[in-house]
Amino acid sequence: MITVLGRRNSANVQKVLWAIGELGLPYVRQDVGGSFGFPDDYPNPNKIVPTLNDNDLVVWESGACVRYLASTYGQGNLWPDDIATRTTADMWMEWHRSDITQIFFPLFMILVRGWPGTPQKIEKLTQDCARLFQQLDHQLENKTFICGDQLTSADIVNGAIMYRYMTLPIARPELTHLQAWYLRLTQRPAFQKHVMIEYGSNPEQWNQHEQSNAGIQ
Ligand SMILES: N[C@@H](CCC(=O)N[C@@H](CS)C(=O)NCC(=O)O)C(=O)O
Repeated sequence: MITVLGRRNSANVQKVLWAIGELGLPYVRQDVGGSFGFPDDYPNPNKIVPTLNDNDLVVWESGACVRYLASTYGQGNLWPDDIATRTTADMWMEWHRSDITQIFFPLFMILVRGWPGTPQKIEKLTQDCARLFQQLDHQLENKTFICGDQLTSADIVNGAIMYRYMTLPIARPELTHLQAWYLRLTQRPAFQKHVMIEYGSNPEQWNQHEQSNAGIQ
């Protein structure tokens, strides 16, 4: 049985849950992190979420968890058989971690979680996000998903932050292909269940939503 340790309102936990949902795997989720704290025997030395346990194999780092799930349970599905497609997916997973996360995470933390940030800083991060998402928009031209016709792990990690990007009160450029892709993701039941989760607009609302999601699988 797969156990996911992590609060439901963490975007990194959402990547793992969404992958599990797409693969139709049974799982149990436990509330860990944020206002729930960490148990003494938490098996991730970084004391962050998510952590996955599959029959005593412990995996942490959301990208590694998604790769593990896709390669173990999603051969020919989230984990494409074709090496070129799989490598393209991997490339966009790395891009997510090294480029977009570095910009989007602080923007979200300032706008919703109460991190300090000036209007100039918000403007700069918003513009940097727009510039990076233009790259993804270009990749999505004439494609249903990031690597083509098939939903892959690249869609999972990048798509998991799209609900937030698309609903934050910020200026977004007209990104036709990205918007069409996002709309397609919003039609998927596993995306609706695990990613489209309200987050509020300030730390108090954030905490309320965190608690109201307690115990939900
Ligand atoms: N690189 C890590 C980042 C994980 C991370 O930053 N997790 C955040 C939540 S999204 C966290 O654990 N924050 C502390 C907490 O929830 O107590 C990953 O991708 O798994």
